[in-house]
Amino acid sequence: PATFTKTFDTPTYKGTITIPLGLYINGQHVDPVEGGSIEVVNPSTGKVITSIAAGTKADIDIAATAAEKAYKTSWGLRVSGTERGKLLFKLADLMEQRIDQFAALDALANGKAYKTAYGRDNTGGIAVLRYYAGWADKISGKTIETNDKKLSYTRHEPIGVVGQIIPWNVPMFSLTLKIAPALATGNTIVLKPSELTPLSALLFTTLIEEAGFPPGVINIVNGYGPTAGQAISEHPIIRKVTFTGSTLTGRKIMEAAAKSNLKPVTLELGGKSPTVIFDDVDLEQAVKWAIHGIYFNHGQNCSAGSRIFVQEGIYDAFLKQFTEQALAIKVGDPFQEETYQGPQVSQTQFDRIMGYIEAGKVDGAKVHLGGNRIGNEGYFIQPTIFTECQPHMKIVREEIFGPVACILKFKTEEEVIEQANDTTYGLAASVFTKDIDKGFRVAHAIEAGNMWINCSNQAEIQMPFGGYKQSGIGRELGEYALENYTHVKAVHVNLGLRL
Ligand code: TXE
Repeated sequence: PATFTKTFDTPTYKGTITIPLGLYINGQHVDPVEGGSIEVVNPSTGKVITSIAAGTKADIDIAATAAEKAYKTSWGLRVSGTERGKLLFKLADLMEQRIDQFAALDALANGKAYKTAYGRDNTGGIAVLRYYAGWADKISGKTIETNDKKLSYTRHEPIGVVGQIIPWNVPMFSLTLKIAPALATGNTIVLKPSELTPLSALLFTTLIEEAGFPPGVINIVNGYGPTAGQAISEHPIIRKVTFTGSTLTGRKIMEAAAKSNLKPVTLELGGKSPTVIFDDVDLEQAVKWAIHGIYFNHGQNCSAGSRIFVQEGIYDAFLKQFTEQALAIKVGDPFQEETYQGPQVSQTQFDRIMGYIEAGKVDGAKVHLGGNRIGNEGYFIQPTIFTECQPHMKIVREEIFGPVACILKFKTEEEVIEQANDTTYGLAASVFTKDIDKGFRVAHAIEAGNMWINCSNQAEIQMPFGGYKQSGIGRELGEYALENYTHVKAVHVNLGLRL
């Protein structure tokens, strides 16, 4: 299969990167059976960067079969936890040696600032590999006392072949947080990156063999969702599927899983997270965190604090400072030193966000700041603030996944808890107050899987991450993620019971 080479000469990254374009199956780069391809577009310009191979059901079949063979012959519990950990540590070292290349490819195809791709996504991804490398030799069950004539214990065994489908908003962080716990616990993998941001995953495929993973343990198959993604969800050999993406697609994956072999699913889906600002806050800090909460990663963040509830006493002062800071956000070329916000990832996402901005206006909310496209090339959108928002409005109810903040005024704690919970989602929430009792009270009352007191958008690799309600099923990261990839076997040993 072909390769692609690109030379960068930018203020933040200079260098030449070569990546393979084929599918990575059974330790080799191969052409897809049906010969399909995907054009990868640079969201800063709207122009095609390159075409990569697109797999379909036929390729997922080959990959799943290779993964099953690897599971039975060269991975699983055949390989000690110590050895599995060693390979993961090696993979992390190799990724670290090329972190600038990973960051450059993510900045190119996703449009995020190079510095964010480097300092957060990829630095975080390497840390995730090491975190689970450390777990690999610490996976164990329990001995459970039952009676004197029995030895009863549990084993945490790998599931087998697992399917993983990831999105485009944090490409390498998503990839590593999916593969690391699965490998640490002894599973083999068929992973599909997003068709929008496949380049860094292709670079990653060049490290797998060098790290020492046997062929077939990690298969990375690019392709579109309804073809390759669907094939993963319904594949009979694949015994588990984990997915991060939209709630709509999550539903389809769960349905396909149920209709095929009833494989268990872990889903990390959308959100409409509330940020609650009480009168008694440190205003300067609350504004900064609220800005970070919604505008980080151009609002393309499942846990974005997109509904900002501000108590009436501080509302005007908050809005003034929030507006000043939103105005000061540097939007531009991802490879410039100062850039905080690049383009949205695709034409589709751009159109969707602009559609929401129009819907907000039609519903009677007020565009307090922004609301327009920037320039006439690429998918850049002004940091936008809506005021005079009402709970029933589309922009308040649905995930926009762009740089659009909805600000709502509230009077009492009871009222804001009710409004914060008035959503089908439940991924994350922030509360800002100096009153410690109130902080904990509100944090415990809000129905969300992640709760931040006096901060926002925090994900620590040691802490579980996941949603309530329609934001998902299961938890990723931390020790909790190991449960996604292990079966519990209860073993009863007779030490003298006689029939
Ligand atoms: O997501 P999709 P899209 C939300 C966000 C965004 C919206 C749409 O609101 O505006 O989703 O984004 C694969 N079977 N999030 O369309 O479709 C697809 O190829 C199996 C939240 O990009 O969910 C890609 O690899 N797989 C979010 C992945 O699913 C399928 C991150 C995500 O794409 C499939 C991204 C199918 N039928 C978007 N259809 C988060 N939780 O962080 C698509 N895919």
